[in-house]
Amino acid sequence: MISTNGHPKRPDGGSSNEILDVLIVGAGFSGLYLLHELRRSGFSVQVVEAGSGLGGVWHRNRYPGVRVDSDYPVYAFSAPELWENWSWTERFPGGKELRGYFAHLDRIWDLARDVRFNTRISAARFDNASHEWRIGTVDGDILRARFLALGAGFASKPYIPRIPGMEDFKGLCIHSTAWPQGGVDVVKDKKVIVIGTGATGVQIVQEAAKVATSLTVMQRTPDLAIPMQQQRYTTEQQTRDKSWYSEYYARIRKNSCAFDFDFIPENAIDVDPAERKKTFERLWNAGGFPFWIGNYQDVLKNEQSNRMAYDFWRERVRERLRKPKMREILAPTEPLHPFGTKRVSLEQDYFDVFNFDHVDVVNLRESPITHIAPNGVATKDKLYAADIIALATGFDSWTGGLTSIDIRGPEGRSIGEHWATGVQTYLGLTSSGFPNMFIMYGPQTPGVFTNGPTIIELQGDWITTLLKSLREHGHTRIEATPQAETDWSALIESLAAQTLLPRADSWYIGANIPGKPRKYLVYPNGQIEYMHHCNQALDSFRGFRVQ
Ligand code: NA7
Repeated sequence: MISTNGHPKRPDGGSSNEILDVLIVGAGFSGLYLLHELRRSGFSVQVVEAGSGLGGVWHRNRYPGVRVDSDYPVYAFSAPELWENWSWTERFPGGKELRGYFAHLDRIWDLARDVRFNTRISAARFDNASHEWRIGTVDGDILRARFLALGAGFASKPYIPRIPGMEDFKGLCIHSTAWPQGGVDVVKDKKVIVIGTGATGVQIVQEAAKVATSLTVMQRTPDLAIPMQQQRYTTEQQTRDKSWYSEYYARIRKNSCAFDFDFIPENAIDVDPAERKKTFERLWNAGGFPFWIGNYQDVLKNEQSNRMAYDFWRERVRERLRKPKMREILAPTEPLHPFGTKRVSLEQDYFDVFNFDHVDVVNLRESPITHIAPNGVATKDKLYAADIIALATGFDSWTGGLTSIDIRGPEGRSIGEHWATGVQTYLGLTSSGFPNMFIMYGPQTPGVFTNGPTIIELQGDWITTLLKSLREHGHTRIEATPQAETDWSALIESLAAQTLLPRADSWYIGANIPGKPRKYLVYPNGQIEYMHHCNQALDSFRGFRVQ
């Protein structure tokens, strides 16, 4: 049970005995969209946010180079009142500009008045008699709500590997999410080591290389990063472009990844080599994700086609690397995993910085880290000196953020126990044994293969429609059936098995966290098919038990 130190205290904006219709955890894109939609539909809602501002990961992440890998204007909500008076300065906006966007959202939608900041939820328990959630904060407050919506994001629990000697390091050893004030100046004129080469590592490396005395990149797996093709934009240009925004936002909802491109409905293996090369060139030069999720439809399914994309990638990257040693480490002859089966990052000059004399890369597969010494990182072969160690080592994706809250259903079983052998959800939005609870942008959805704000709008609309329907029918309790949940997992497993996706040790499969059950965590067939399943479930509450 949630421990209480007295009567429920008054949450900001509510009375002590108030039972909210919905309590939302997290003030990122998911939580804020749902707040806005539910309020418009007459529900009483409050958001609880552990941080001090709006934006979720965009509020938290302050590391140098932090930037979104989705381009303007796709990475934004589609409501005209939001885009009419907003302009971006870059095709792929940086963290500061994204924080500005959240301040804009707040100005237009008046969100912060219903957000309780600096409040971390520690526990939640569903009461079967009253059909309500009792939600405890770390400060000992108890909040009450009929429905609980978890918008904690997939990257809310940092993964910090246990490396012997870490506590003895005399300099600064920080995870990317805990970057101190000062941004890139923190690494200026310093000896820097970056551990990890995912999207975050790539972004830190690009910036640190320009100001650090030395930079050593410790790579376990090469990032098959593709060009961002960043551009600056003017307000005038965007003002002109706004004539097509409405149509644009409607159109992206018709594409499987909710971007303004889709997979090419042809197989790479079937087309003439010259034509294939031309297509690869075109996608490469366009920049952004098209070379990954707008490529030939068989690239993520057929080994030979995938290898063609990899070989193209490898040659283009090697052209930029002057040192042969770097070529084989960063763009190996043989891929370690099929192209695109791990998150593909976008880079601006990531590969070029390895031509600087003060930038080095260590292949951890050949020379693993043994320990952290007071003055640097030791591998099997050498001690690398450092003033700063940046851990770009990722997250216990999805489940970490959720299981760190002690969420318990009516039988007292926790979500961590329910998922002990692997995530189980129905539609990625609900979980059997946890009535009146929704997960946004969660596991077993196409979330991370799609444009975030769009899938968040679709899920937020779905939850709102479902809650309105329950209200109309006089129902106070809804819960996914165990069978619906089992079927959903089986469907994802079978769809993923038709692709190359499970072949990489990625966070898509939980492989980045020691001991985490391996289970493919992304619905792989895109948002159109996914939303079709969700909308079918709205019909007569298919897959749910309602009371
Ligand atoms: P990622 O994509 O999980 O990348 C983490 C990186 O850290 C990756 O290169 C890992 O290597 C590496 N790693 C993890 N543990 C270790 C240890 N113990 N030793 C050495 N290297 C390690 O996290 P990001 O923060 O970059 O990106 C997360 C998402 O946030 C991103 O995809 C965007 O959607 C936003 P590995 O590949 O596992 O061999």
